[in-house]
Amino acid sequence: MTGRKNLPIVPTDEPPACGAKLVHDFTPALVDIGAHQLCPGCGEPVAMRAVVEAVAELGRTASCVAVFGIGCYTAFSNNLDIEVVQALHGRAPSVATGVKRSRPELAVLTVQGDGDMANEGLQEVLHAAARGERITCFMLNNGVFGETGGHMTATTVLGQRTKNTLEGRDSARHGHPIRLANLFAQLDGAVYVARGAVDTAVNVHRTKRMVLRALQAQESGFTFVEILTMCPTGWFVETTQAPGYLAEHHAAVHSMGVLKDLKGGKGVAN
Ligand SMILES: Cc1ncc(C[n+]2csc(CCOP(=O)(O)OP(=O)(O)O)c2C)c(N)n1
Ligand code: SF4
Ligand SMILES: [Mg+2]
Repeated sequence: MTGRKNLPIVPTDEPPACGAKLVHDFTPALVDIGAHQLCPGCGEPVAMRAVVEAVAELGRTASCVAVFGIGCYTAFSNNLDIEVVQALHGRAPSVATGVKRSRPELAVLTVQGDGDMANEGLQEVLHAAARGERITCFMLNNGVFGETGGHMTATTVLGQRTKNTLEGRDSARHGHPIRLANLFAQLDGAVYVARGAVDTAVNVHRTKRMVLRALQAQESGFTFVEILTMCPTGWFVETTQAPGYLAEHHAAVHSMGVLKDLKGGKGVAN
């Protein structure tokens, strides 16, 4: 028998074969239940999920410290079941350096945005990478200062409309975007550098493998994963159009893949 729109009608005169799934069943072990305030269609929760799932899979739940920058993603610092230190703008890699040097047995990671890392604290992360600090830095790259209204950052692609580049980013007036992962890949202290994205299920899967590999390689030196995330609000596009916008505009400039893997780890996506 079929119902409206040809969907099968589920008989209700006997108990279902298995119980209904609850929110808890879909939630990674390290995420505390609770609604976050991020916009519908935002890519940052997906990226954060990949990070916490990787921490759990590596068995580092009780031996991990995350240092957060400031941006929309900072909302997660309160509902993750791992230790979190809040840094000032752009300073997370320096704070993480201190944590790792004083507690070398811990897995230490940073979560920053493109505004926080590439604009407000580029020198911090650049020197941490060059020094080969044994930390893993994640940059959620949406090409805007999302939390403060969608202004241009150092990673904004040419032609992109932002709050202060309404006609689109113009190289003559606003300069060129910085490809951060490409920059780090040139530094001798960096042992693993990759760029992923969360616009499709396949890319989420690849990104998760990059995150795993970066955390695994941390004891060999500086590791970095840039994750392209959707920001429909800051991009002035419909929520449903944001993954396509990411693929067409952002990923065309900030190409995905593993840029450096000195240890040649097994099972790493590229
Ligand atoms: C020293 C300082 N400068 C600026 C701000 C304002 N501010 C807060 S969040 C933010 C945007 C951060 O952008 P990004 O790191 O890209 O994160 P997103 O919101 O896009 O996820 C800015 C500029 C601040 N809080 N402190
Ligand atoms: S402004 Fe952008 S980055 Fe911030 S929560 Fe909304 S969609 Fe996400
Ligand atoms: Mg941003």
